[in-house]
Amino acid sequence: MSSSKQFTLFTTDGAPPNGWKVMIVLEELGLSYEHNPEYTKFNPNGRIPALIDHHANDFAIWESDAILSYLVEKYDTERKISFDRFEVKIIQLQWLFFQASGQGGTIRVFGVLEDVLSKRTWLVGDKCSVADMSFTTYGFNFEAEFPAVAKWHASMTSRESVKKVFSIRKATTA
Ligand SMILES: N[C@@H](CCC(=O)N[C@@H](CS)C(=O)NCC(=O)O)C(=O)O
Repeated sequence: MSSSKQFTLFTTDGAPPNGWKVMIVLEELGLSYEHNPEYTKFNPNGRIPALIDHHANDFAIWESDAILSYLVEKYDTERKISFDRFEVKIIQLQWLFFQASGQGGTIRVFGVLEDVLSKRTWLVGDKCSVADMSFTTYGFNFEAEFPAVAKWHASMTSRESVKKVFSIRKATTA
């Protein structure tokens, strides 16, 4: 497979959330990618997203939070949005699992996040990490019930990476 960009991100245009959060992390890390809509051949589960790394023998990875883990483990060498210490990495993974497994029960997830974020600014450590970013693409309109989540979500959606990807998402959501 040839491409001038390092990555091909297979994802769908429009509303579904899982591909966009991968694009946000690619933007955060300044990695080059092309976006190929609605192509599921690389995922035996027949879903998006899937990511191909052309600088690693076309390594193919699917499941959005596994993709996020791959990107930060391999390419976030400055630990801009991830962590070095083993135990902290596992806590980061804990939140990624929680995000992936909780998608069907948004109100319950918001309740857990509200409790945690009323006591701290970010889910892990003292910076916005990939664990926080995995939640960026949740639709959020429950400010009154979940004020700490609303503040946290707003501070993530004001990041340049998120603004850029959301504008692409909006343009492709007819
Ligand atoms: N747990 C998977 C979920 C993947 C998933 O459900 N993708 C949806 C879009 S967000 C999809 O491909 N839907 C089309 C289909 O099921 O055919 C992940 O996080 O990557």
